[in-house]
Amino acid sequence: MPQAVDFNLSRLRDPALRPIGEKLRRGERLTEADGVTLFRSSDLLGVGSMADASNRARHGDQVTFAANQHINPTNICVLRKTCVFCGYARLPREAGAYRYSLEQVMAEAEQAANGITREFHIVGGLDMQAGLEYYTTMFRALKAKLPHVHIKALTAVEIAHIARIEKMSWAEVLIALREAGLDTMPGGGAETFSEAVRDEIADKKLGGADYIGVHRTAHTLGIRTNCTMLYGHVETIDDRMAHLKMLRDLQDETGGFLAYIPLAYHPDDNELGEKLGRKGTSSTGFDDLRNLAVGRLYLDNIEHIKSHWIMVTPFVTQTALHFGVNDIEGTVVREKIYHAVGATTPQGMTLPALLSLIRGAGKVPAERDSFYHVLRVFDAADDGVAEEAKQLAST
Ligand code: V47
Ligand code: SF4
Repeated sequence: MPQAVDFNLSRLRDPALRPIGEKLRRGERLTEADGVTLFRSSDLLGVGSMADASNRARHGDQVTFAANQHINPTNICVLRKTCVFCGYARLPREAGAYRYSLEQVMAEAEQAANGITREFHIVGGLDMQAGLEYYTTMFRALKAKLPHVHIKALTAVEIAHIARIEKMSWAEVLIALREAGLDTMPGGGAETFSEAVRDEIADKKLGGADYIGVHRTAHTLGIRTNCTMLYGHVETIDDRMAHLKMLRDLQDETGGFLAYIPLAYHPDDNELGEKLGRKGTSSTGFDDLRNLAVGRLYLDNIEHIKSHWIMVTPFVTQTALHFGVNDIEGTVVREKIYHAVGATTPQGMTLPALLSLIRGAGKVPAERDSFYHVLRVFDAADDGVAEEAKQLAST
């Protein structure tokens, strides 16, 4: 049961939101129909104020982030032709295709020797030449060199791909990866679960039920994961709510999700964007904020709602801190996936820039580990950040 939240109903301009505000005050769970109402309402401030009240009741003014580094070891992907929303993947012999050798991965990871980075976020394409051994060797080498860095790696889709090419079960793959150093899994690959949507945007990709199945297997093995939803393409509001319901149901069952991250579709340099005539028109700030707020209100059993500033811009992320968000994507270092499809945001953010983004919204920044334990709170007096910034600049 969600907790009862102190909320002033007079903040709601749209009368349709009132029964939802009352549920919030009573600590009652929202239904899918409530979710649809939240998505349909133009009273964004009303929706946001409920999400904000719910977020404050859990996290106060604290906003967390992790000092992380994204590594994308291969962009070669068997679904290159069928995930029409993706601009990152390549066929093996196509211009721009790459697969890192172990030495290249280690060279990229070298930046984490700065002692500041605490998490690698490792995802890539479904590459026939990148099977279980490719990743177990990589994770072992990373852990040997940088044992303090957490490995959050491989989406449910990649796990299922490895299982298929190795003729192993999902559980066997996950156990082998965990033995090699995998700590948690990111939430990518979910897109939107609706079959009609998948037929149109990701025809051959692992279906929604199997995405949930891989995460359930991971949770059962004690591997925590994140979850996502890709929005702003061809999905309907009902599709969004059906997707969120599947996430909430699994969380009721296992409690294994750490965070939910709604991902805004970018239409540049991909076939879908071309087909929809959407070049240069990303999701709107209005819809970005609404997706985050609905995530906070409907997914009452997922503690952390994360805004990915690379996708929705640092400006929207900063505003989102008043729309139910308590966590933001970290320092990242070198992002490739969205920069292949038109993201114009920086590829990484320095620690001082992250702190000032959070403080600029009147919030208190806190660095966390990958399990959301707070490591240090940056109160205004001292953050020791100038020194770290110098170190980072020199790495
Ligand atoms: O699954 C691909 C998305 C996802 C496009 O778990 C696109 O902490 C927008 O899941 N427009 C991968 N999105 C990234 C991801 C993620 C990111 C940050 C943090 C975490 C986490 C997970 O990127 C894919 C897909 O949904 N993507 N192409 C595109 N054109
Ligand atoms: Fe491959 Fe993932 Fe891109 Fe689909 S979204 S083509 S699975 S890299």
